[in-house]
Amino acid sequence: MGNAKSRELVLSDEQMEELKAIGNFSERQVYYYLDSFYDEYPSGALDKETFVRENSEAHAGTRQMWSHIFDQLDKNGDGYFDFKEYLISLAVGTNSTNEEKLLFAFKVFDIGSDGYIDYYEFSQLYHFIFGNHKENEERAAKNQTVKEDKELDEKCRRLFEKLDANSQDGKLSMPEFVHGLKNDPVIIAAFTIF
Ligand SMILES: [Ca+2]
Ligand SMILES: [Ca+2]
Repeated sequence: MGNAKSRELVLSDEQMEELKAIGNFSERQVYYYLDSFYDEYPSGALDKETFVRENSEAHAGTRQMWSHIFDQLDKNGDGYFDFKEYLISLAVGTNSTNEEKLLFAFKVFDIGSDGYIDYYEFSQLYHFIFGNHKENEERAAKNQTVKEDKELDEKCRRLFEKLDANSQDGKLSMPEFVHGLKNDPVIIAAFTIF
């Protein structure tokens, strides 16, 4: 039945085998993801500037954070997020254990790449997951105080202190982060998007 678009997106056997192997995907899954990727990015790739701009406008988190997330997704470092890299990110999201998801999240949010997540970085992560950005924007537009933020900051601070309880050095090592969060269903679910 294929229309012009799906004919363009036929893969060679070799390409298909390579893509399937990324995450134990079936051929059907690869084509399904291929279609949805090209629906969203008809040029076949997303450039860094667009990714950073769109995400920092639509979600919480600074441009620096989104730039860092992009660098984690752009495995070959060419400045574009392409279909193969998209499949890799899906494989992390769908086929990996909670520990693997958290390891990925740790790398993403270790914005300074020093092997630790400090409070500033953790706070970006926490607000990224739990912040109600839309509601806050609406409240700000009506000049209402953003009461949620204080509660969120408080919860964020408490969780950070709990995770850092053993060393109390004000930063989270990879084991502190992974072991402390691996049974937290909300945080795990949040990283299924990557
Ligand atoms: Ca790339
Ligand atoms: Ca620590």
